[in-house]
Amino acid sequence: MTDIAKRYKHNPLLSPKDLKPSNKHMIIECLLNPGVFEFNGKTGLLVRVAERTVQKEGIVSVPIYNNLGKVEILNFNLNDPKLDTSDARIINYDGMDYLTTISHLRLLFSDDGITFKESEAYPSIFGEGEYESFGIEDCRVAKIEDTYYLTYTMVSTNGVGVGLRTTKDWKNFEKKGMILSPHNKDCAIFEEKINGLFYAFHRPSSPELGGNYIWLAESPDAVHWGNHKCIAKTREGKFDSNRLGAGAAPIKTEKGWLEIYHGATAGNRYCLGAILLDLKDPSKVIARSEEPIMEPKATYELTGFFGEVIFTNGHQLIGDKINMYYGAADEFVGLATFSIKEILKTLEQS
Ligand code: MAN
Repeated sequence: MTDIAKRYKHNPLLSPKDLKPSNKHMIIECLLNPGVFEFNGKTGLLVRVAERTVQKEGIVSVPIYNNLGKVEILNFNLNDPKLDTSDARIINYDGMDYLTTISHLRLLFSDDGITFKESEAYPSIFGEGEYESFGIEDCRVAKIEDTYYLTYTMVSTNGVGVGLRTTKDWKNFEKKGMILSPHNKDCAIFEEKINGLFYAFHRPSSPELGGNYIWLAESPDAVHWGNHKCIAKTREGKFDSNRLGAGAAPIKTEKGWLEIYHGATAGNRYCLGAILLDLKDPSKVIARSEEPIMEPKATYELTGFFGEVIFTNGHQLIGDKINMYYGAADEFVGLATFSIKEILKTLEQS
């Protein structure tokens, strides 16, 4: 048995029915991949809410944000031979891809890490402008000094890139624009500077030569990134054979920086693995999971909007315990706990 995650017995923690759609034209299809942070003594989740427009018979309609940040609806006839609806996440019409859902980020808070509630005082975060016209997704939150750094996926017809917004109070946000250009996602900033520099993982895609690998970069200000180094590649025959990407900010341990990442096969089965990096020079890899530390096995992980998916980009640390929040089957938010020591033990064995 390689799965060492302890799932919360009342999982899933959150389902689409638990929240209200952002407006009357939309229905919530999925809740997924939350960023996690602590604020005013509470646990905060920045949940990705994916909404679909209410569908009419014989027609597929998809939402996009126009330049004014308002939702527009595009309609396609289901019988049109130019339409491809084989992937639940994307439709293709005449060579152009459109997302079937559009995502925004919803703030939820909890006193116990289990019961999460929205508060009117903290409004949702929506995509804005031409680089976020298909929404914003999978936000990592890193707290450095008194500032929260939100790195998230910006989606539009221009491509998929990494956006940064910062906040101190979760009400006022500073938009720093696109910090890593397409195709790039899965960006997690370290919560501590090393030799005065910010560090971050990111995941550019280079399908013809190279692949979907985890990279590390440095920056003087968290906006301008350089000295990019590739630290983890896909491995044939393993759980991360087709694609991999970082989860949340890495955990500082005595043995090194511990990062929980997702790895997927060509069949789109998403598992979690761990990687250990040198404390002083995180471009040096000390160890990496041979087998996943968590794989889809509960019903809510195996079946949903997009089955066989476990994807994380947020956790809270309590001593040796990691409270990991994760997207299950791209539809639900689950909670699982890990022991840091236990993960490190599996890495020693590999
Ligand atoms: C991509 C991302 C995630 C999603 C997985 C699985 O890696 O867009 O948001 O959870 O695919 O579908």
